[in-house]
Amino acid sequence: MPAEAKFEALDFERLDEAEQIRRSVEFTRRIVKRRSVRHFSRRALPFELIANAIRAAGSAPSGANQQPWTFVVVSEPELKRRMRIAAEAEEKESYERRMSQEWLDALAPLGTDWRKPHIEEAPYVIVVFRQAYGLARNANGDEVRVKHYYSDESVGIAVGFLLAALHLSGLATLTHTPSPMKFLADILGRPANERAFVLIPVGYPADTAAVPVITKKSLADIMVRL
Ligand code: IYR
Repeated sequence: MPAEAKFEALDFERLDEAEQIRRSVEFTRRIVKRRSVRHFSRRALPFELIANAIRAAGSAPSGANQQPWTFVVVSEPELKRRMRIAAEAEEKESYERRMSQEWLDALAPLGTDWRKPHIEEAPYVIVVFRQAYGLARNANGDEVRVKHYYSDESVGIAVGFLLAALHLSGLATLTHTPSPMKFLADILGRPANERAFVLIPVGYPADTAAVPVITKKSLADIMVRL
């Protein structure tokens, strides 16, 4: 028998318009400064910053509120070393053989290559896993699969929350998607229902960190008002 929906009063902070605009401007001013960083300092940071950002990510909306995500936080040097070696092996193959010229041309302005030192240098690497399906026990105690809805969209939204939270906490991040990513589940010992979604080195930028000169589309280019 399906569970009944239960409701409670919405906890919603009503703001006056001036305050809304102040917060809107302030958030936008800060978030547009986020950049993908590829050169990290090894300087330590409080784990609490990571935990709080994952709390924020875990509050994201998800299909049927199934919260189909697992955030694996890796600081152990040997695990980071193994992830770097495996990522670089895949990426070398990709850059030298698998990626099309069109793809390589599209990436050229970012100056990326197969080398991924940031996986070892950043003090924390968060590997986000998408749960393709859930695992539960039925009445007989057997393990059964629970269908997950919109897990890609859900995890994408949660990662957006995570990146915003880390940035607003004064940390640098990179969204790295070595391809294929199956080695991450193997190295990190994840269950069969979890698929690596993105690998996020987190830390302070190296003193010498530089970022490619890029532009973002203007509001007029991305917004259609009808
Ligand atoms: N996964 C590779 C290639 C790469 C692909 C895209 I699309 C990017 O925006 C950046 C990199 C890498 O991480 O180098």
